[in-house]
Amino acid sequence: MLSHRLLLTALACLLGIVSANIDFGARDLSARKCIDYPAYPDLYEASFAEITAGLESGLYTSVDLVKAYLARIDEVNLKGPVLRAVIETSPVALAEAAKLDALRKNGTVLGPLHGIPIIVKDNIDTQPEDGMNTTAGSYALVGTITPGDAAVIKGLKKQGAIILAKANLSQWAFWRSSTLLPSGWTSVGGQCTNPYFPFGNPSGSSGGSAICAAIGLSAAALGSDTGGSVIYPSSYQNLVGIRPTIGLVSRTGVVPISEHHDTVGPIARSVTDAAILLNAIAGPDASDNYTLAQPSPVPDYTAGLKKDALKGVRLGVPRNFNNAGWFTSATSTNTGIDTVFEQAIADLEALGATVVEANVTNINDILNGTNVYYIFSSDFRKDLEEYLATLKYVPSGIKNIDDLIDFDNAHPELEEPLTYESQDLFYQSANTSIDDPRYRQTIAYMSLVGKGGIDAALNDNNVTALIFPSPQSTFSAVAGYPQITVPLGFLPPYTAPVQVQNHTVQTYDPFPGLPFGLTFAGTGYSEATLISYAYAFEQATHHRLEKRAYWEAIPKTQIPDVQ
Ligand SMILES: *[C@@H]1O[C@H](CO)[C@@H](O)[C@H](O)[C@H]1NC(C)=O
Ligand SMILES: *[C@@H]1O[C@H](CO)[C@@H](O)[C@H](O)[C@H]1NC(C)=O
Ligand SMILES: *[C@@H]1O[C@H](CO)[C@@H](O)[C@H](O)[C@H]1NC(C)=O
Ligand SMILES: *[C@@H]1O[C@H](CO)[C@@H](O)[C@H](O)[C@H]1NC(C)=O
Ligand SMILES: *[C@@H]1O[C@H](CO)[C@@H](O)[C@H](O)[C@H]1NC(C)=O
Ligand SMILES: *[C@@H]1O[C@H](CO)[C@@H](O)[C@H](O)[C@H]1NC(C)=O
Ligand SMILES: *[C@@H]1O[C@H](CO)[C@@H](O)[C@H](O)[C@H]1NC(C)=O
Ligand SMILES: *[C@@H]1O[C@H](CO)[C@@H](O)[C@H](O)[C@H]1NC(C)=O
Ligand SMILES: CC(=O)N[C@H]1CO[C@H](CO)[C@@H](O)[C@@H]1O
Repeated sequence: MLSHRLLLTALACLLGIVSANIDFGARDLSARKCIDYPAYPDLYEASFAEITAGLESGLYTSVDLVKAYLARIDEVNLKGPVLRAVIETSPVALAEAAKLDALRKNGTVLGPLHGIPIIVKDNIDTQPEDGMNTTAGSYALVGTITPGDAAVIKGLKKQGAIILAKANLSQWAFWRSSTLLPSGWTSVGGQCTNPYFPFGNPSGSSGGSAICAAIGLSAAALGSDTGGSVIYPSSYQNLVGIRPTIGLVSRTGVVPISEHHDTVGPIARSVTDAAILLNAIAGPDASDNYTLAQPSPVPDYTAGLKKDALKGVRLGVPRNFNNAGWFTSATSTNTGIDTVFEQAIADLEALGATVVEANVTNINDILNGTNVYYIFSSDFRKDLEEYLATLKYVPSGIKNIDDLIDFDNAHPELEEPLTYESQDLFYQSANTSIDDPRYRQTIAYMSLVGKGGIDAALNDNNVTALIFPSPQSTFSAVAGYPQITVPLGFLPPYTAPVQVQNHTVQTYDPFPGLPFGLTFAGTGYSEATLISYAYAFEQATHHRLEKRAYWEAIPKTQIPDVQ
């Protein structure tokens, strides 16, 4: 049994309260240290600003930071709780950190991300010089040579960020089988799991990125979102996530599903950090012509970070979403989400907002899976082929969806292990053609239904954003419209863990203490507004700080341990 004192220390660590000079006694708890390092940020929670303060004062360097984060990854990725959040770490991150340290010493600071380690989803291209694969979690892409950094990576590096690692995900961003394969599983990285419950579903598809941000394996992360892949894992991991408007962020160099719906978004512990990341990745890119139609100039997404941003604002609650199952995975349990959400409404009102009902009356048409999946299927066939053609070398030799299906079937030991055989969505994609008149018709219809439905709910009720418990992201994704989710609450401890499907590695969803968020959804290019609302709510409530990951999933290494 742990001594009283150790128990107190453990509790203090869990709560993020650090206490001095702990004697761990004879027990071997070297891997469980939690020592007071005054002035050093706790990497579990540290913000960009806190990390930067220590870099500026010379308390530590970016090299120290990279060493500390790598040690934290090592503690939990394949050891301890085996979270499998990271597929590959960067062999050049330390050298990059040293370069950025030298620049800082010389008085050059590239931007607010200078010398800060960020982890990105493994479907985002990194240049060959960085020595990492871009696999989307599939052996069909292991060893490919990309043409260079994805546009979003260039954006991060321009601000001085260090790309620390590539994060695990749901394979092919959950476009292989979303009903028969579990979220967070890839053949290359295995099953990643939620740090809030052993073998909890991380949700996806950007699950690895969210795990990394949730427990401080990096300062923050990037995910990609087609039908909810940033909002879901951000919500499930007690984080802030932004799904930007289609056309705001370039998809150049991102393994695609659908050009009509794919986007890349920030996953961070605070609204401020998410806004800083969005600043780094937003903007036009000639190689992705969807981004050429965006309003100019690109806003500074940190400009509206004001605690009184909700004063005089009208917000709408689409109550009829209850019929569409706004928290589908937990509907069978007595979740208490409704009560927490009603409290959030009261909090928003106390901050000066007026909250009214604003039903999205055609929600069932928006969420009609037949149409959405048809667009995803058709686009995937075309967009995958175009992506593969950009690569300088593909060892598997795949050129299109048919080759990919054949590769998987020819390598069942790699791609189709027991209980992970399905590739039904690939087969669905293989049967589509963008020359089918139904393709253009469905895109036009869904754009009208999606944008029209959300804009009507906003305009008819004179509200600037819709609010509801996260995750319920698909309806915004269908419209190509933005969402931001911010931590709100946790399922009660008595929630019964429910097994997800039947797989070799079992995951659970829901589970006790599963985090959930509050979403703000708006019209196209309303990110700056949504971010300001989320900030005001976050600053008034700080729900993220109410609960930490389970003990084993909290990495113990801090910066002084590597200095
Ligand atoms: C530092 O700045 C000086 C003067 O601008 C330059 O000559 C030198 O190469 C710089 N050193 C590094 C490491 O960037
Ligand atoms: C890519 O993955 C393979 C297999 O895991 C590994 O051998 C290789 O070092 C990785 N990196 C690169 C740049 O190919
Ligand atoms: C982008 O370019 C393609 C090919 O030139 C064209 O078909 C498409 O309409 C353009 N899309 C936008 C949004 O400009
Ligand atoms: C909105 O939806 C809720 C829940 O379905 C329903 O009770 C309410 O009457 C609807 N409001 C309007 C104006 O239709
Ligand atoms: C979904 O859309 C398809 C194709 O437009 C249509 O045939 C089907 O009836 C719709 N389903 C529902 C439940 O509305
Ligand atoms: C088309 O779909 C059918 C039924 O799912 C499947 O048997 C067939 O293999 C698919 N075609 C291709 C080219 O994959
Ligand atoms: C809409 O709401 C704003 C306050 O956010 C108010 O000033 C304005 O008068 C309202 N417009 C209508 C048409 O009700
Ligand atoms: C789970 O899958 C395994 C392997 O396919 C199978 O042997 C077992 O019967 C399944 N169990 C349930 C409860 O479906
Ligand atoms: C960085 C890291 O730990 N990567 C691991 C991810 O998971 C695969 C599969 O277990 C390992 O082979 C990698 O080493």
